[in-house]
Amino acid sequence: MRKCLLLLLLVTITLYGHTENGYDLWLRYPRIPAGPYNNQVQQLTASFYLPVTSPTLQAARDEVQIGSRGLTGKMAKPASKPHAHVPLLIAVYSPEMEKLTGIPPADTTGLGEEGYLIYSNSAGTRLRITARTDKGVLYGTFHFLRLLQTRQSLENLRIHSQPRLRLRLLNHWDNLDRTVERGYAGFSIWNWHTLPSLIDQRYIDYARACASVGINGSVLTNVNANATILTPAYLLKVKALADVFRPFGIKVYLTARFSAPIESGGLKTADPLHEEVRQWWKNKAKEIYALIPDFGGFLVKANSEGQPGPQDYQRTHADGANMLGEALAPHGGIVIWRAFVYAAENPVDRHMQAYNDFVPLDGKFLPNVMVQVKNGAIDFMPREPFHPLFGAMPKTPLMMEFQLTQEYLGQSTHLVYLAPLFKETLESDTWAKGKGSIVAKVIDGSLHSHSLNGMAAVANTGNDINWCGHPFAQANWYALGRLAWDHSLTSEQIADEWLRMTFSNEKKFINPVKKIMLESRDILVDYMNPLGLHHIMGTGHHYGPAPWVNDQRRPEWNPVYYHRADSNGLGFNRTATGSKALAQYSPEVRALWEDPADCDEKYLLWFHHIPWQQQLSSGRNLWDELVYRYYTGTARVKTIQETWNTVRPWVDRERHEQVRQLLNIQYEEAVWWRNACLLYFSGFSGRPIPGNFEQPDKTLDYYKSLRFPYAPGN
Ligand code: GCW
Repeated sequence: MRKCLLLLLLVTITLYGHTENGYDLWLRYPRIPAGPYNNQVQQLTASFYLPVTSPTLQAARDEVQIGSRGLTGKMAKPASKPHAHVPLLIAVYSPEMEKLTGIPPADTTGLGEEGYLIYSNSAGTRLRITARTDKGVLYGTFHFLRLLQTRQSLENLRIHSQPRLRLRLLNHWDNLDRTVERGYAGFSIWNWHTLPSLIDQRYIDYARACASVGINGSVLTNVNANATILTPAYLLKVKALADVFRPFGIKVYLTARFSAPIESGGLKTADPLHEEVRQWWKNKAKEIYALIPDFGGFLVKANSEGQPGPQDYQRTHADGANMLGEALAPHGGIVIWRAFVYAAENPVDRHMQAYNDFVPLDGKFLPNVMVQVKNGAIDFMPREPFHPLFGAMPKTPLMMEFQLTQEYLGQSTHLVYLAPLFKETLESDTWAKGKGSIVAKVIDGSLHSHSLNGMAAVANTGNDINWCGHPFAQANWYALGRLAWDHSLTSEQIADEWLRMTFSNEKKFINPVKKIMLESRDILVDYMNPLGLHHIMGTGHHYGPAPWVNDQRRPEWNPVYYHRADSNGLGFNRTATGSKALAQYSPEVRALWEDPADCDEKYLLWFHHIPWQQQLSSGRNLWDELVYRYYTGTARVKTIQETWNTVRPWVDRERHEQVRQLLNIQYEEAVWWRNACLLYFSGFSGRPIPGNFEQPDKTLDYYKSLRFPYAPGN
């Protein structure tokens, strides 16, 4: 019986190829087919010298062994002594090493704490990885393994790489009960209950994956914070994770609930100017650093969506942030204070509230405080213009906040590659210091000379076997790390690398699938939020379309607040005749978007209320263009499905099938978005969906009646 099963398994594997479940992410290290490249890699990894003097170097050595075993079938053998003929040498740079191994004089200046050099001889038979620090060596090792996995030439290499951003973080919105706010890939990967005694292999693999793309910090807990994480028992659990992550160059950070001194400290107030409160935080910081000497710091959401904060005591965000900054400073920690604030009592356009609150505070934050700004002013929409705070707070280091978990982009059932979205923001010109003052330069500190700088993204990981739910959602985690390391990489380069490592090096696979990835975000925008529409999704869970919702307690929780459809037209007038939000941008930016006649159409309804009959650049009027976009977006999902079917020969059965089924869901949901939105807006435009388009088979009432009481992540 056993034998039969084994045989069946073997047959299945031979018939369908190696079965995969996605757990290995882009660190699969599949066998390089026999041939010259395989021979070269075998020779290069036959023996390697990597002196292990720290857990970080141990991690590098382990990875070389895991990688070589997978790629060549033979595990690289560590050499006991360094010598000039060792094919692969991986070590922190030292003059002695240079002498012993014949490393040509290397310029390690400018490499900083995390950079590395990779170089090889012209035959590619000797390769050296060196850095100023152990961390640099580890990053270099991952880069080397990436070269092998993506089949790059190993000859005559001269790679000099160092991160453009200092802090490259994931923000986990993970709760202590293991639910994940806006998580669509299962429960939290942190099992708080069994920590600190049980170290799940997942923690280690998470750290490997992060380090392989240069992510160097992990905020473990939800910004809607729970003060329990700061209690002694939980800090021991945090310490256990910090110990796992440290060798991989990853620091842990926690979210600090502003009212923790009351909730967990028994104080009567959390007023940041109250001496007892300040002391409480200082003691807490001391307690944390005694356990975790390299603790990164606190991420704080305050006075936003019901979270406590300094304004509860008539203090400013700066008062609150500086109190924490003062507590962390003696230990080298930092405060990341979020700018995502808006208040129900405030009738001002939500788009403007963060700017109004924060710009007056520029220059008032302590040097170890950063302000973390979402890419756009509303909330991780499928497409948003860049946040007006970028460029507007020259004296404050601003950290980027992107979102990997696709809260508003199909959650984990839609294939959407986010690098183009990230790049669109990063390359937007703020004009803060004239032309070329792009957002990337604001956040890398080069525009306003800040040495504290960084990029964070809300993580999309969970305990699903493949980590992210959708196999292609892994690409977004990957892209975030790569862009935080080097924001000048193109979306295409990143997709190419990721596809090669995650699926296959076969051109017939890569080219069409890369195309899908690169187009996917625009396609989603068309079937969900074309022409600058935004925030018209289902209330609460944010799943599916619900532009009709108008009964929420807070005005800006209602989709009708954002689209403003009426019999005259559609869109939110944010110009001088409307909410005036445009005035928060530099005059040059304003000029780009102010006039509806030449405003970039991707932001048209974001900034303007446009009459239904107005003619757009296509020659179609607004209503017809809207119809056209919704239908085209949906039709293009069909094209993605067709392409995916053609690449079946190059993908393992398991993941091919999973993506195929997910694409079916994506198509159905695109149709749902299209039909629901067009039927609803048609009630305002007074025009039907033209007869040449396939007509919705359900009524608007049907779409309105749908309920999703258990939609995930809510
Ligand atoms: O996007 C919204 C989400 C909230 C989230 C909030 C934030 C963590 O719907 O779930 O809360 O943004 O970023 O603080």
